[in-house]
Amino acid sequence: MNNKYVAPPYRIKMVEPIKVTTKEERIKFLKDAGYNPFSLRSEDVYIDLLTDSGTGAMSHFQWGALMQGDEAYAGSRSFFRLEKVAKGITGYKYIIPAHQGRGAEQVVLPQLVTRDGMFFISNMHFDTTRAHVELAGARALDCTIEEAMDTTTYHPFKGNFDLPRLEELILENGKENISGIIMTITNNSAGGQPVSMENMHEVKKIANKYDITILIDGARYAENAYFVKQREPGYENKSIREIALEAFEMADIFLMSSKKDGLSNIGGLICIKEDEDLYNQCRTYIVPMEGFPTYGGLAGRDMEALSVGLEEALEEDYLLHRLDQVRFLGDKLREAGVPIQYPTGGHAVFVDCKKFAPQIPYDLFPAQSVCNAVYIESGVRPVEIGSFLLGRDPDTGKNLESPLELMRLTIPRRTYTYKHLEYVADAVIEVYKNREKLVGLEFDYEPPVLRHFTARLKPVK
Ligand code: PM9
Repeated sequence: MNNKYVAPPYRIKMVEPIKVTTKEERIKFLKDAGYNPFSLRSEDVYIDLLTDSGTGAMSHFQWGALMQGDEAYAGSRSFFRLEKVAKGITGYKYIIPAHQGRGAEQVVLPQLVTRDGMFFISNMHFDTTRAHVELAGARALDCTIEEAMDTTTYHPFKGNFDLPRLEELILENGKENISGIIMTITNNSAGGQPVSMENMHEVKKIANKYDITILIDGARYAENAYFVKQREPGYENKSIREIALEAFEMADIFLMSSKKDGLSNIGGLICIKEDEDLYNQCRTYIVPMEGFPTYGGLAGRDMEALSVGLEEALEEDYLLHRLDQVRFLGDKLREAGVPIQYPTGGHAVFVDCKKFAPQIPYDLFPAQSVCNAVYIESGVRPVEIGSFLLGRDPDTGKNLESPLELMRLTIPRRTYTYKHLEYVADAVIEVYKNREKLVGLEFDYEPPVLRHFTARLKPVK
């Protein structure tokens, strides 16, 4: 059969009812939430596209594994199972669990910031990564290729590093001041866009030239590997596992929010290739931060579910359907003329709100305004990835202007059907038809760190 979008490689065994609300109710819910969808109650949301992080459905193998959790404080059998799986996938020597991605970041990043005035350079730092870089006293520099900023034109690897810019940033700031180069795969904030293997090899050459540590922020490394297989010549006959392993060979450290391509509801990983001193530092530091190094903030049962999920996320039929769901929603929107980051990435459709609501300036958060309108229209909860999320310059306190103002429609794994996604598309298209009515938002309350999670806003009169 030659279907344009593949059918799911699973069937549904358990359902969770979701509530349909009225538009009048949603207007009130959003006002009570300070015009910030993060503050909505999830039961007031019909289709939740806030994040793909920990929100997917586990398989019956994972639910079965949960029952085998060894809850010992130290030396848990479940840890050794997880360690074996993670070593097998990465080829790295040292594995420490963390409660989630930012748990891994808070343990590892400060170890690499050895004095004042240091920098991390990334294709694009995710918000929590940026926050942990700054909390560790360093600064975060981004250098994604220019093509990513033009949402309309096709490029197979819009997540790539701008290699000349990377080298420039190293020279401008001094190689001795670079704490590390962070390869974010896929590149979440640029649209879940993949990074090519060729680009990673070039980054590795530059890092070697200047003797700089490479970290992979690989929350969605399996999705990245599938894009490499689909789009990069020479990789079509390699397995996802082989492609992932080649990527891991390039780095020294792998940090993972396992709530994404670990297919579990909670979990993170710190994987260190061979640096025993760094491993010992992290083992020591994790105890007060996350917990003893054989559980790192996770229950034994979580480590069991994660061990199974890490393997399932590498299955090709799963990945094909996963990326097809995203492509399906992207195609529906594009066909209706809604501007999106094209091609679609791995975990979400990103709507270009600079084009959607050009009447709203960056510091009145156009993408947040579109997210709110979509919620009111339909009960679908998207999330803003733009200037609201980016925050302020830590040195000057000025609002930073994001190169992209995006509304992310993030698709949880194995959770929604194509019909749900059709409903989402209809809602966004309806808001698009009335886009000239959208207005910006200003702060009622602005928290000092990661403001987008807990801020309160109000529409500009
Ligand atoms: N990403 C996301 O929705 C969850 C938090 S915001 C609702 O995209 C990368 C590339 C991520 C990421 C989280 C983290 C942090 C690190 N790197 O959320 O702490 O996309 O597990 O991971 C979210 P944790």
